[in-house]
Amino acid sequence: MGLGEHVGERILEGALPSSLRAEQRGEVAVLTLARPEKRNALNDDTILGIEAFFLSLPAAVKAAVVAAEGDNFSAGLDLSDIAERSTVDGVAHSMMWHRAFERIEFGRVPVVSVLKGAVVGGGLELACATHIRVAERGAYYALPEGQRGIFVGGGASVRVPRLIGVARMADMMLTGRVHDAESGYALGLSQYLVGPGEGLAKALDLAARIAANAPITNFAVIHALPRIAEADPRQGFMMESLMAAIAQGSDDAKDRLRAFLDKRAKKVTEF
Ligand code: 1HE
Repeated sequence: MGLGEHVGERILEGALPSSLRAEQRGEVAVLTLARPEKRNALNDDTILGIEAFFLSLPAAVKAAVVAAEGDNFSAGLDLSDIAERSTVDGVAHSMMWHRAFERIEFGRVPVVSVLKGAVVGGGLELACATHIRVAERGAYYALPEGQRGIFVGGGASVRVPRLIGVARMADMMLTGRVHDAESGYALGLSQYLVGPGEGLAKALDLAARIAANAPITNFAVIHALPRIAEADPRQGFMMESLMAAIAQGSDDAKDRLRAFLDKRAKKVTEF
């Protein structure tokens, strides 16, 4: 088996729909979208399964990866689900997506996603709820909601403008513009760009690095950083000082700082 293939121990079997598969590799849990015949379109069971996965991560897990089977990350909302939905059901449906994706963005562990092929509509919304996006060349991004007569409902209007700005998101929705992997990388839709088929190995490597951080640092980056970044600067500086002091006071920080001073810790190097 190659590095990128799944060799972990299956977890949460029975708790997830057939469109999802979960496994654990040491301190990293991998959730795989497993409905490639429908381009990993996201139906209600899948969204609820994603929520269940992030709510039930084993205690030993310190980072997670969201990957996909087949050639595409996800074609977004399962369009066969939406046709008969009433307006009030539509609100509840969108709020269900928000709740599930909050479990990712503000969950217990940092999450890395592996993007390839279609990263479209709700698929892009899912990707944007993860903290690190690794895109393979060949990935492409679109928000075809405009063409389908609907609007984004899985958090894109909040998360996508933070990455690329309102004007670029408006362009994608109004004109159907598609960004390729290179353009998406340049805009900030992904933080990494790798060759075809290399995404999972890269994501697992990044997740292992993340898992090796002090838990208090990972907590601060997921929960404090986004709040500080959006706060009034005066509140933000105060929150930063408090968070810094909490992290610095931990035994973990003391051990790690001592290790550096004793020349037992790694120096900063490129990777
Ligand atoms: C689907 C879906 C889907 C594929 N829901 N079934 N998303 C979209 O508007 C994107 C719609 N999908 C596509 O444009 C294309 O499928 C792709 C460009 C992603 C891939 O094309 P291709 O040629 O590889 O596959 P295909 O032949 O189009 O699709 C294969 C099968 O997947 C086919 O089913 P089959 O039974 O005929 O084999 C398709 O019907 C099915 N399929 N995409 C349902 N999305 C919270 S709000 C979020 C709002 C949105 O996400 S809107 C954007 C929806």
